[in-house]
Amino acid sequence: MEYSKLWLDYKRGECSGFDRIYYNSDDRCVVSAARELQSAIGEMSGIYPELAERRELTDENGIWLLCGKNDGKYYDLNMQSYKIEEKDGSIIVASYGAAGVLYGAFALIRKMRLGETELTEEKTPSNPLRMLNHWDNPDGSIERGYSGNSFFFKDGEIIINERTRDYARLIASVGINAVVINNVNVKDEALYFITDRYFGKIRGIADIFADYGIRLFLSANYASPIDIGPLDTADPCDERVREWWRNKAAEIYRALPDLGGFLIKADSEGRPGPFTYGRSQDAGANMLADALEEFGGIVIWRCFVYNCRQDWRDRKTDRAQACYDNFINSDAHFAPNVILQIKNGPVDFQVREPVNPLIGAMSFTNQMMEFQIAQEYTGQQRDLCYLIPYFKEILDFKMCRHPDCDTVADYVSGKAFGNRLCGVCAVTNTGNDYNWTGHDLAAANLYGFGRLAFDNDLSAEKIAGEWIEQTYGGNTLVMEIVSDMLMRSHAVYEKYTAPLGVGWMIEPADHYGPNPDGFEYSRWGTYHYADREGVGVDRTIAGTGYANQYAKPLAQMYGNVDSCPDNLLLFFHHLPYSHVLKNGKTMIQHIYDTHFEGVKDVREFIRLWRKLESVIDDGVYRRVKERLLMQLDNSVEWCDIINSYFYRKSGAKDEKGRRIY
Ligand code: GCV
Repeated sequence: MEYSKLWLDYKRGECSGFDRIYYNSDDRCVVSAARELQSAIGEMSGIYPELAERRELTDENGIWLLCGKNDGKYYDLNMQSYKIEEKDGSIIVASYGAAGVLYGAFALIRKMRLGETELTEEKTPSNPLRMLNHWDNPDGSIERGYSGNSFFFKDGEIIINERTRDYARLIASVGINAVVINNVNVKDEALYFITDRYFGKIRGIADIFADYGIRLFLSANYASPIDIGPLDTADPCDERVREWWRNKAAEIYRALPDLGGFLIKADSEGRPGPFTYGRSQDAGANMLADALEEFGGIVIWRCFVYNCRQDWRDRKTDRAQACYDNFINSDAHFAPNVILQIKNGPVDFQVREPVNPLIGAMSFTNQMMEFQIAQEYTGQQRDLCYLIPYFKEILDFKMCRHPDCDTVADYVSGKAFGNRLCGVCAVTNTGNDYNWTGHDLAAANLYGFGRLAFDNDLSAEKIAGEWIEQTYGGNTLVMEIVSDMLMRSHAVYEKYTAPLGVGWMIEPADHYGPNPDGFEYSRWGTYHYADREGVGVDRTIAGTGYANQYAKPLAQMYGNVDSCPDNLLLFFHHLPYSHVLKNGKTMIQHIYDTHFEGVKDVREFIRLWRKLESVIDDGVYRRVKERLLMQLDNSVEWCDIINSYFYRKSGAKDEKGRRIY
């Protein structure tokens, strides 16, 4: 096998046999559900159950897959909910919709493998949309990809093979229901994905996805009318442009009837957009939405819109403010089939950022949260960083905008304002490496994102435990050690990199490894302002004013040094090195201590991992050990450079007299 089965690697003995699986519908998802159960049970018990179609439930014993009307809208939560029941010696998996039956079947397989004796369960997904965004390019490269090349594209061609199906199986097993297959920076051949040059192959992928309840989306280039031609403008108010998109939509949907719609990066980092023509973001989004509406398509419009040509001398312009400022006055302006896709923080997927203040601030606009499991700024799948505890913290955070339905999860799931088109997505971390994710343990982020998106109530620890047991089996030592490492890893990464929420002390070229002033005098708007007195960005009213984008209680909390949480202190304040933190340490001492501690923690990870030699599969052991050794080098580099940097700026000695250069 050229690639790992990840958590779908069924092991003999994980369940006992069943003779029959009955199913009542020939819908492709129900058939997939039946086949998945058949092969899972077959591989685990050694006996492959027979599949039999029955229109009605009878008293024959077996596993029953029952699909109800299946006539709801695609993102209707009822169609995706399931119920598992044990009755008179049979197990019944039922749903109104075919996708729900598939999720129920995967849930049953998971329960069997985890040895759960209580099979009865009723689940409705927390989020209507649970999406993965690929930043894969047609030449096979992946922007911010750390696990090989694309398994969708190579040399301008689309690849369809067993891996395509196995990918669909993997992600459907954790409840993903939408995938954008190409990079938001739409360039080169990708410009033509919305032309008949590529329709055939894209349809091939969409069909495989459809077997697993997954909608395929495409990133489209906002300036397609020019770049594909023949127009000389992409102005959303120009009737020729509107007509171009209407015709294009009709052409696309004739060839790709199940296309979910478009993901659009506009007016950002050199990409064209409505601002190019002096038009608003909603004018641009609605023009596309209007073209797709007739076909049930949706437009996912990214809010990552900011000026990437800033002057570092100007301390008033603040990139963190851009997202909110560019969208907040457009509430109720967006068409019902537009979803705003909002990054979890206001800047860009740093290891620690406050929650994006736009979340929950627009009550008449569909919104979804954009996370990143590709570890662009969190160790690039060389360093271990299990992101689910952090995502969970974000989803549980209260925005203080609504009396009782106020968590980030409530807003992005659509619960707070009763929107239907909402949810979560993650920039994905997969590639064509044997293990899919570069670091074997980074697959926990892929698994975990899907599980958390499906069920916001799961704890990060429970998700980690499920993943470990299904991937590596239930050995107690493996369970304990891997879970401990995963659960601590985000905090450890945070310790040895940029301190106290200040971010951006990374190498500009590839975003890996330390370079404290790498972005300091650049155009990107990401500064920390360290000098000999102190460090941090004043985002209070006296500073850039960013803190005021939050509802009052949060604006006050962040705006005040005493109430601002320490882990975000330098995101919101410029403070002297002598500032005393809530833990009683001076800021400079805290920086020294956490950096030394971070390295110590990585050494501890290595010590723990060594205990798994000959306990865990050899290949896994070797690959992870290699990555941990790389992580150790990286953490030492970070520790020495950051500590020396601040020592040289501040002249403050380490109380513990450790070596700083
Ligand atoms: C796809 C960051 C990344 C870019 C990425 C961009 C985005 O700036 O470094 O590679 O582009 O975010 O989210 O669009």
